[in-house]
Amino acid sequence: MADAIGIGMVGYKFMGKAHSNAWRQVTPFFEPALRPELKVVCGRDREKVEKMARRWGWERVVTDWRQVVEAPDVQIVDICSPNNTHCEIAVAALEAGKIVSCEKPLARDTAEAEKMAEAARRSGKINTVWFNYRRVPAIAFAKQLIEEGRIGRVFHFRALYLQDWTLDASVPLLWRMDKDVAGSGVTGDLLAHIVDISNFLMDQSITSVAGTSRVFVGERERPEGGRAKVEIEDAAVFVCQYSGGAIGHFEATRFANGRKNANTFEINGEFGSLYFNLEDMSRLWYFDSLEPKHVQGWRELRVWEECHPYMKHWWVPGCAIGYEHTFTNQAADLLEAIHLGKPMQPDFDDGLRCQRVCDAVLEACGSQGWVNVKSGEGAVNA
Ligand code: SOE
Repeated sequence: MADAIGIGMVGYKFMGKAHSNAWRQVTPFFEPALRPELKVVCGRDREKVEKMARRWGWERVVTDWRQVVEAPDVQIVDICSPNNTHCEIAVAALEAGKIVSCEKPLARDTAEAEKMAEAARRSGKINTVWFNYRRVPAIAFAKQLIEEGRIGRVFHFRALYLQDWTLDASVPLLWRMDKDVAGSGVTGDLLAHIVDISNFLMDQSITSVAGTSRVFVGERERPEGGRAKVEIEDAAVFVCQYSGGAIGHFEATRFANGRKNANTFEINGEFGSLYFNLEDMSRLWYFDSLEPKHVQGWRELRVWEECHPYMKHWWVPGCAIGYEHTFTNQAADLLEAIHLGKPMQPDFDDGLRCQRVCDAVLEACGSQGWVNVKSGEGAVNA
């Protein structure tokens, strides 16, 4: 029988659901050496958290996150509350000797991310950021193909993250649009994901950026009533230079009418290219220019065989997996890292590295010029 490990979760809405599901599914599907127990969930509205706890099987409910951090039966503090809470909770949890898993983006800005990464290094505790798309089997498989040298030297990384849910001006100013709470708009929410994918796949770092952003709806209703100015960006695009000579371009928007969660990238290298779209996540497109010319073409790889990353834990080929499985895959990797005492990626240093790019993008969008990405401790500038 696997040893138990207690989970305490702060936050209980969209991401709370995604994480709860992962903690519940990971044991039957992965049979990890450590068995997560859903000890305590925290939220400010007791009635709502109690309802959530009953639904997802949490043992008890608290309304102050400090009770999670201090709980003796909690070994992993899992943060899925809004961005403005990440820094304080994560630092306190690390100081209390807990393992910390934090939703993305790691923080609202680089200053907070630096504090968190430093606290993580000081604590020596395993820590991770839920950049869950690294655990999409097709994306993990893309990394494998790149590491096998199949596309060779990379010239271009091109990524889009397109949604359309704020296009309607009557959508209220929810926390993801509130600068004080979120820190930024699509930059922290969506660009952060594709920047992290670049950090994961590319053996080169983003060193400088230039970009532009827009607010398309300047004022919205606050959920609690009253109109407020929108201070975050609805859309942002940037171009960048990489440490190894590649160039990239990135776009994120919540105004791409018809696009719901179109998180795509294309990488072009000297021997071939790769293309991926999250809305069709079992497929990875591969162009191999080393094949004889007369049979060259974009090949559609169905990433659902046992030999593909994570897939031996799920269904037989053809029974595809979805969004929620990426969280379960990450939970499995985290439990394995804890069991083996090995570092887990992405960790807070990876979160910081991503945050530095995001902050450079925001600065570049404001200045209309090129901005260098800050380097420093935690930065991996290949
Ligand atoms: C935004 O709409 C959002 O919910 C992000 O916050 C998540 O990180 C992303 O995975 C799905 O879209």
